[in-house]
Amino acid sequence: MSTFYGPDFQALTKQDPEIAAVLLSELKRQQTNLQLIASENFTSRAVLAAMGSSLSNKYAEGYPGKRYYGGCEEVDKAEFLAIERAKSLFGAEHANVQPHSGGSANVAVYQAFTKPGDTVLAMSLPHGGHLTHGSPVNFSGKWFNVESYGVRADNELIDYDELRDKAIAVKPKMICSGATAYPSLIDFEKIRTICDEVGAIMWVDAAHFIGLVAGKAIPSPVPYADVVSFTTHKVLRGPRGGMILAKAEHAAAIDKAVFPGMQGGPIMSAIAGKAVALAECATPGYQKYAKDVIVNAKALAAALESEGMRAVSGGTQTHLALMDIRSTGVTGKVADERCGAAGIVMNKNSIPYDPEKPAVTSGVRVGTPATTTQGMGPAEMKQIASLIARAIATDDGATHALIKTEVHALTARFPIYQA
Ligand code: DSN
Repeated sequence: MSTFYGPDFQALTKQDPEIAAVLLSELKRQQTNLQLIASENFTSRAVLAAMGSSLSNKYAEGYPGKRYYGGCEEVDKAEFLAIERAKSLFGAEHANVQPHSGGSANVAVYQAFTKPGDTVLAMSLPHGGHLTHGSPVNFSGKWFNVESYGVRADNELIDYDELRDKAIAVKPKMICSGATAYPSLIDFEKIRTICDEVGAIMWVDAAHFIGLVAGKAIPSPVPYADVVSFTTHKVLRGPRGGMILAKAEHAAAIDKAVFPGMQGGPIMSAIAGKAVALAECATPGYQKYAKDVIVNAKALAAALESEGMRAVSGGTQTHLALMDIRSTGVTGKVADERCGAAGIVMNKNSIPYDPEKPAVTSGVRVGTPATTTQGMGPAEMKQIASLIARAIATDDGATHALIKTEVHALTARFPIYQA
């Protein structure tokens, strides 16, 4: 049995061996496979300790010093630290650390600045946007009139001319930038100018890249945006959860939208985990990590191009690469399945102007947050690209099993969560 889990795990094993077994096998899955999902990472043990702590037992509706229940004096300290660390790390005027997730942070942003039926302008989903940026099956698309902008067909970069023309035409209350599968940097200064021109709130959903901002590896949207929402578990390497930064003038609206507008009691153990992660982000070690994530993403994209695939928008400036894999003769769905069989975990992803349906796709998205945390570098990225290319090229189970042994040998050299 792994000695990674502490004494409480022995009690769990006795009480509920079925769930204990799941925890162990998931740990093993993470340790032995290649984790290339661009939105996943391995948190520190300190973050995990905060998540699995006594703070999980406490209800704390309200905000530090203004709670609805008694007994909040200790959890108040954790939330206060998380807020102060977030403001200091990002140079933000206001921080709300309570959202349970990125999606719920976004619900609060809509609630703070818009009313149902209002027009919002956001990046189109097939070009890399997010479910909460106006998908017809999401609250955002059902309750708001979400217009979209996309990327140019020639260079697959955000079409700022289209964005401006659309903004002038539809006069949105709010313009959202940020995406889940956009490998390039976003020109926040340009978007601020457009927002000012049309009188729109500038909202940046920074979930994917905020960790790179925290590590000072890419420019920050914070000086430009009215509001920045994000998750804390991607490159940022914190606990699963959400957060919102805002200009001081929007502080009351954001806080009211989060509680009581959108959720009840905050998850205080997650807030403690956020505080721990934010302190980690302020270290030189994390700043090196953030830069290495990009170095590795560039190396992985280049190596996959050498294997015959095409990097959308010509490469990457962030933690992820979106690969057009039509040259391989298989769809994103098939590539995802074949890599999965070989112990390489990534996801199929639509590419801009994709002829395939979203459930099939012509692309895959690969990210380097997790492998970089493991300590892998450009040489390993080259090896990973070769493993991916070999896995995609065949439907032969025996070959996939062979590649899996090579994946296990590679991950064994970069162990995570050892005793
Ligand atoms: N599921 C996240 C991602 O993988 O990008 C977005 O919410």
